[in-house]
Amino acid sequence: MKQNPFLVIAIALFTIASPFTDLLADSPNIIFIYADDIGYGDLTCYGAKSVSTPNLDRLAKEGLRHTDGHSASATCTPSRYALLTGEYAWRRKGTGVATGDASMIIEPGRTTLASILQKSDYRTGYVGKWHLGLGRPGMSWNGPIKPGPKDLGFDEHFVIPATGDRVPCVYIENEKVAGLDQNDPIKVSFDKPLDNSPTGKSRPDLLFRTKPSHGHDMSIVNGISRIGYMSGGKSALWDDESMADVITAKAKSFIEKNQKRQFFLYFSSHDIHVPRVSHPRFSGKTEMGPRGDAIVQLDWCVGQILDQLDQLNLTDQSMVIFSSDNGPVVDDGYQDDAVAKIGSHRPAGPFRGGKYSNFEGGTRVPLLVRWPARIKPGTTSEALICQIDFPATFARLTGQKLEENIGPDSFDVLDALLGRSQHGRDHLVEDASLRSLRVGHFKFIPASKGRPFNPATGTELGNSNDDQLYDLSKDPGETKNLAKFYPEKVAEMKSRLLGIRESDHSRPEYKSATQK
Ligand code: NG6
Ligand code: CA
Repeated sequence: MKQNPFLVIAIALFTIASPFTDLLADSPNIIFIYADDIGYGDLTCYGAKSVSTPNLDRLAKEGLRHTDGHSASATCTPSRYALLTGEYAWRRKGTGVATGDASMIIEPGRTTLASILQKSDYRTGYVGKWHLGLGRPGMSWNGPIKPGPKDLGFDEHFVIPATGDRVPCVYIENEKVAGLDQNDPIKVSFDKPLDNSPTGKSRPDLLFRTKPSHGHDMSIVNGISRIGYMSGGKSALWDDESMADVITAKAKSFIEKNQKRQFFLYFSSHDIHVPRVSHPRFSGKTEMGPRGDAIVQLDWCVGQILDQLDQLNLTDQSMVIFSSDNGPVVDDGYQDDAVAKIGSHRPAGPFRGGKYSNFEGGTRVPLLVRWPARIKPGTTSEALICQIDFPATFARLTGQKLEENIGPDSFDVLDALLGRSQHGRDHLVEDASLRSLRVGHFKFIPASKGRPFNPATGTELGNSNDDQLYDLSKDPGETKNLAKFYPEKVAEMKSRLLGIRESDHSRPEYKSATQK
């Protein structure tokens, strides 16, 4: 039988292109909701019983719940650095938890997740906690605040510069302090007091909202003492209780404005980071005190976004991703009853450790993905995925090839992210005080001299004088060290980890600029 050559070519082209075309036909809006310090076990859909998170549970019910999703680090700044650049933060100096007056830690103009999406004509917006530094050394907070998110691919921004517990306590909107009175200039210092104003240390009696348990005893803003000193800027100071409302309204207005075109919204909540001072309408919603209230507040914010997508008829064509920047911590420096009221709640779920820890609880976080047009509702996946994979993954989603000198540690895990494959990465360097290695369900933590436990935060840090090897498929809680029984496995993982650390990349196709 003679075949029609046009038909053969058409079928061949379709077959070659099909893994992309079905996605490319309608690249979705992308709404990434990034929680702060939320643990694997903090949501009802991941097993929490002492708090109810109906809106996050809705994401799980209508989408895919990942059980091996990771932040790139066990603290905020390095996780966020890696998520935007696709490079492990430990490869670069100056990527640890940033002070409130840090200069921007990513070089302006560098290709990021956001600039990749901009290239595909997405309108990109950043709302909420930034914590990657702003400006250059010596920058004044009273003039233009740049470089900043605009120089990293975000068309617009409204940000909390660092954290709620660090000064300056003001929002930055498109390179300016929002609501600043130029006659009351802002000064910020992380070395020494700027004047004789009372501090948390000198006048604890002035702390009417929450008191520190450790650290956090410098400038007092809104009855809360913080890390660092600031003066001036009275008209621009944020109000902690309405922070979630303010940033949620900004996120919604970004969606509303861009409803007729493709957009990427990076909505970075401050919940449930300290100080946990939620709006009073959430107080007492759980038995767990302010930490529980903050989880309920976070869930409310998520609900606001989901409702708006429904109202604007955007639900089907939007991908909503929810995750956290590191694992959970109970006492992170304020006396907010979190320890006393934790009860039977296990913030890290079945995992050991939490924020700051080398154990799994440091980086294993909730990862929910909903995209009704493409993802089967109510599904789960055990694929190993890290937020560092977002640049390569979203490049692929938008039909782009990640350039060879971009994203040295970013893997395309699109099929796993959407539940089309159960295979994500084959390995991951987990980053806390040490670098540990996951290969499949094995986890290797190298021997160290670090202390095993931090009594201030109550965190098991996962340090030991001995090498540690765990089989997470049988022992997710990392209780049985198998290192002695499998010396070859330990040697193999140690040498693989060393190889990744000594190289400047782990993505095989990557070539650094100098290699080209
Ligand atoms: C720590 C702070 C902690 C928190 C953390 C950063 C003290 C004693 N502890 O240094 O409260 O701010 O830094 O958290 O100051 S993160 O989620 O932004 O990484
Ligand atoms: Ca955090």
